[in-house]
Amino acid sequence: MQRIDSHVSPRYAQIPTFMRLPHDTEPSGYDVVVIGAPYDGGTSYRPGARFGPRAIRNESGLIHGVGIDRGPGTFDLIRCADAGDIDLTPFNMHIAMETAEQHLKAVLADNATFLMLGGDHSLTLAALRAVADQHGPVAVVHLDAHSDTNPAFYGGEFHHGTPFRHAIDEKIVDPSAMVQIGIRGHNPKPDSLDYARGHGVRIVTADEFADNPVARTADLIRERVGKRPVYVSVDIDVLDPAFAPGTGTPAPGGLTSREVLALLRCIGDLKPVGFDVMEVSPLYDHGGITSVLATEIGAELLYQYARAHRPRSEGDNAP
Ligand SMILES: [Mn+2]
Repeated sequence: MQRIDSHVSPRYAQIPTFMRLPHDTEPSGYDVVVIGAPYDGGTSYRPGARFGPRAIRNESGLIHGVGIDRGPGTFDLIRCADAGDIDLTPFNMHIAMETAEQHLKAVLADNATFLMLGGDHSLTLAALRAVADQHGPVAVVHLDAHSDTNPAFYGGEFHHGTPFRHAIDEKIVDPSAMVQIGIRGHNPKPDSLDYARGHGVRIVTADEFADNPVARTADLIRERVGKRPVYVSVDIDVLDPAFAPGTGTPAPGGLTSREVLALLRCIGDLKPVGFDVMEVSPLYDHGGITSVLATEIGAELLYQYARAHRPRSEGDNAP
């Protein structure tokens, strides 16, 4: 199966898959399987992330050819497919979590890794369980306005503000090799970051990031993660709402598009084993700018996976 050729079919034509990848509902032998997770049963404020995967796919037709600063074309280096969506119940977070975990484990049984398009952030726990089942406890690069290490709220065990707390408790991540970047805004309590910090997670707040160039934060990530298998989770609300208004819990004072895209270029120096881009809520978007950005982040992650798994060469663009 081939990508749709944009020289033959205009980018706004045909049924949209992510970046016009082939649609393969039984993927096998791919480097990265793109998979949608339309679900927002864990959201605490604005709903709508269940519509994220469709919106991202729709806008992703925009991207074609080769990134100007990326050197070779991603899909000349690695094999990718769009496997469609995980069918997740909107009615029960326990069932949804189990469904996502089993589905992602099945993907990893036959393919090297996945890029999950959310969906709310609760599902990152399912992804980490699946990845850790293959690799053991993983390092984590987590871009977000929120640490997502809160306890249960309103009796909901798997809401979107808690996946990394579960992951630390379940020992499926290595907190000493975990970096959270862009944390800011308002938290339920003054000690809301104590849980993460108390377990050795390195938190780079948005204020600290503003004082450090991208390159220094990239160095910090490389130092912390090293060559451990690493999961990369991007909550779109790491970006300032000026760049990404279409999300459930926006937080002013965030990173710019350029900063996030530039920072992600260090991922190719690591050993990435899984990716997600979460929390796009198209209902609150304007002109598709959040979905376009989510697409660009996804494209960058795919390219970085290709960089990580081929010999270094001229033209690599890590910060
Ligand atoms: Mn968040």
